[in-house]
Amino acid sequence: MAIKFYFSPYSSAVRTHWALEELGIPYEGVRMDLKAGDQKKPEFLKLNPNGKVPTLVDDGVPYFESAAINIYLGEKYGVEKGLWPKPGTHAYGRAMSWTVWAAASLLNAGTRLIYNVSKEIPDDAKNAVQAEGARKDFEGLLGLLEAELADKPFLTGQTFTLADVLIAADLWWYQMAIVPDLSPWPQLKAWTARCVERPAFKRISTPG
Ligand SMILES: N[C@@H](CCC(=O)N[C@@H](CS)C(=O)NCC(=O)O)C(=O)O
Repeated sequence: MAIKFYFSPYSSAVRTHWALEELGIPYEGVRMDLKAGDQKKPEFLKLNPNGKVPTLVDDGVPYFESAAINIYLGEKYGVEKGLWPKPGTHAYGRAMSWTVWAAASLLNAGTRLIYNVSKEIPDDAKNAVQAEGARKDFEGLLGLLEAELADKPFLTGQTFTLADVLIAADLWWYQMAIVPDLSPWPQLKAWTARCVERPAFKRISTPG
């Protein structure tokens, strides 16, 4: 098998797991026990020195960072299937913009918000002012997505691509963690529902 995929459910690996299922390419999944520290074992650190999932090995070459892995997979396996725009086109540039935006901007605000409001974080480690600022930033970014989706069903146009995967995977998780109600962003709410209804996502998001 050419592709080996190291993952853990309900983690950043969902982004890549979903992409692999959409692409319909064969891969061997290796479920990691993060609590047991599988990701810090020396043999795994040789594949991903960050000691994190997702990690993907294609033809013996290891890759890390979910956005980079998804772009790589999209370019290599997704163009002919209509799941990633052809490199060099404007659609490709737009898909890249949203993919990098998800990894850099949305994730930054979302992470700051989680660390300041999550029940998993001890109260004395949280800061109300930081939480307020992070929520303002995060909701502002959701507003950008809302505007982008006003005139089209998917981020890069009329068809679903891996650009939708990266952000919808995060929105699915954020809904469980910090924004249970997406009603203030009706386009975004409808788009998230459209994306997570896809059979590929259902296959990987069902607990087990
Ligand atoms: N920016 C990275 C984030 C990867 C990441 O933080 N993975 C977490 C799970 S959500 C992990 O493996 N944590 C284990 C650890 O840090 O020990 C990506 O998008 O791939």
